[in-house]
Amino acid sequence: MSLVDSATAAPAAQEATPAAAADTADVSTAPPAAAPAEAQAASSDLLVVHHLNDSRSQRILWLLEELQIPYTIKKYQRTPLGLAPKELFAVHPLGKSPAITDNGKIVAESGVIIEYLIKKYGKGKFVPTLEDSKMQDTFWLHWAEGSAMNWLLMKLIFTIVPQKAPFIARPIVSGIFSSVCTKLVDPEVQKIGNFVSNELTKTNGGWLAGGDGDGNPTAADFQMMFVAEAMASGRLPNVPDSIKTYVQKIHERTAYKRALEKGGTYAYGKL
Ligand SMILES: N[C@@H](CCC(=O)N[C@@H](CS)C(=O)NCC(=O)O)C(=O)O
Repeated sequence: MSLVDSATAAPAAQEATPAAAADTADVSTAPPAAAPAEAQAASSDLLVVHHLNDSRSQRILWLLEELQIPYTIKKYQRTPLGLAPKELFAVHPLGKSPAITDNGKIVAESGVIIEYLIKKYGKGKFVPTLEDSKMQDTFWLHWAEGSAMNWLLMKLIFTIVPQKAPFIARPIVSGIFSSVCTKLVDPEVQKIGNFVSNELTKTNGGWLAGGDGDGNPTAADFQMMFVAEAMASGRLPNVPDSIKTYVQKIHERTAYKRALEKGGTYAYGKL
């Protein structure tokens, strides 16, 4: 059975979708509170977010709540090692989250999903109005995953690996990792924080690409949400206040709160 079939006929579809065979996965239908009743009836089963707990796919839930379109969340739980369960590989060969299924079409990679959803369902909202701002919007969409996240992940790995090293080797491993981290990783992470902070001070209305014509966030913000949250999570030193204020601005949005309720445990956001 194709994914189109499986996405249109829950709950029977749960057996038909490869990913739905997951022991760990559960499905929760999440029509946004303010969506028109007829729209909910029309297609909430067609748009499915493959959501790994505590992950970047929280971005997509926030965007969908802002868009106020009907969708379904299919939940996957990380393995004890923190990896995606094998069922996510049945959705997409990379086995990563976020991924979405829209009317049978699989879309992977946060930035692509964000662009796709705004273009298809935004009705002109969440798009900057000025040409320069559109370039800015694209910049953040690429930079978040293409540059910033690499260094933040590197920092995470350099922090975790020494803690996991065998007891006897820990002092040596810690010494090496700490030295490389101090010389190479920390300055890059600091540069990222300073850059984002500096850009935030220049923005109009507090959104990274200046927001849309109605003062709403744009793709830049949906994408950068995770980067800013990771930075403001308290695990990094010297995070500029402007990044914390930016995260607070996002967390205050009703749509963000609804996304949090629907997504389940998320380390970077509390209800
Ligand atoms: N650049 C990708 C990254 C996707 C990614 O690495 N997602 C993580 C969750 S935050 C994941 O699926 N991790 C599980 C794994 O790698 O096994 C995107 O933004 O979509």
